[in-house]
Amino acid sequence: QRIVVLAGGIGGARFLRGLKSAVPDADITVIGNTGDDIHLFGLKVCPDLDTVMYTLGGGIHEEQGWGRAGESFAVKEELAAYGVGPEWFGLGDRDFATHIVRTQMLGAGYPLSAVTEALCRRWQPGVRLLPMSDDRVETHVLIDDPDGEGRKAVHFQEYWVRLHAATPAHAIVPVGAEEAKPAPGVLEAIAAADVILFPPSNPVVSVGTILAVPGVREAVASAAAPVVGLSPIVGNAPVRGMADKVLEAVGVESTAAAVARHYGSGLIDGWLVDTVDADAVAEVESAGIRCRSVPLMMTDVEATARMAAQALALAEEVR
Ligand code: GDP
Ligand code: FO1
Ligand code: CA
Repeated sequence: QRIVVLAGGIGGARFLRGLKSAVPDADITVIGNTGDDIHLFGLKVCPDLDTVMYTLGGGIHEEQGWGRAGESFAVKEELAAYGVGPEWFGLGDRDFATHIVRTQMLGAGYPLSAVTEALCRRWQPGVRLLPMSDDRVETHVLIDDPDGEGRKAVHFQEYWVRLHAATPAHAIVPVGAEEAKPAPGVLEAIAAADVILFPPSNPVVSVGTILAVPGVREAVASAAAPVVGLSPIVGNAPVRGMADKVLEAVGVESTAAAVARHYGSGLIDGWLVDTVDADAVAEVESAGIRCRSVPLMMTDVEATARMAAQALALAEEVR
């Protein structure tokens, strides 16, 4: 069974761990969001690709959900002693090595897809991890200018990590997306898939950014495979993160039903909402999307595997 998953960071990675446990023999291709990528200290950091790679490869800081387990911060402290920032982004020593290898390979001319494959040779995530694009795409967030009248755009990481998404987001702009091409293998994997899943990843800055790469949304919409998503919104709020803030920026309510309608019946065939959102089932179905309510909290791998199995069962129903 060939399964394609469009994944962000923590929500995508934790779901994938459950999916692998539910269907150990499946051939899983992950199309990873690179809109969160940022250049720091001359290095290219790919938070969502790394979160998937470390989570599935056993290197993740479990409680935090991102970064390496057993991390130390000597390099960050030394940089700070030189007055070299940004000090608001926490890069650990072990994680730094990943970014050094990645940047070195990119500098030698390898595309990000080849670099990701090389990094995965160490981590053996058990899935084929493809960046959505080899081209640079950077999500920016339009906010009120704190030192002036107008508005200004900040990098998504600055909005989330430095500003804690505490100021309203007026627009989300995936800079470079329009000119980006899907990475090699992305469109082919979508076309050849038996099932396409949207994990409970951020619908705007994770799945939305992947869909913004020209050709990807069209490929998913026209794929022969059923497309099933799982809601990242439970009880009218994100389980964690800032999905409510970025959904507001695109004019979508933070409800499980509104996110399903935002994707639309032209894109998704099935949608899972949490049992606390059982009332949303009728609304989603009236929008032409098959919907079920099941427990959607990824408390452990077993619970997450049950979610993945429910998503695959719904895919069979709508096939
Ligand atoms: P990020 O890149 O690290 O922000 O991760 P993703 O975009 O892949 O996923 C973020 C989304 O995961 C957030 O909107 C959360 O609400 C959602 N999420 C996290 N944990 C859970 C969970 O246990 N259940 C559900 N349904 N959603 C979750
Ligand atoms: N998230 C934070 O909230 N603070 C950090 O300092 C931080 C550093 C960081 C370093 C490497 C990495 O791969 C991820 C990191 N994250 C950090 C997580 C990341 O910014 C976010 O979880 C996602 O990009 C949000 O979608
Ligand atoms: Ca992310």
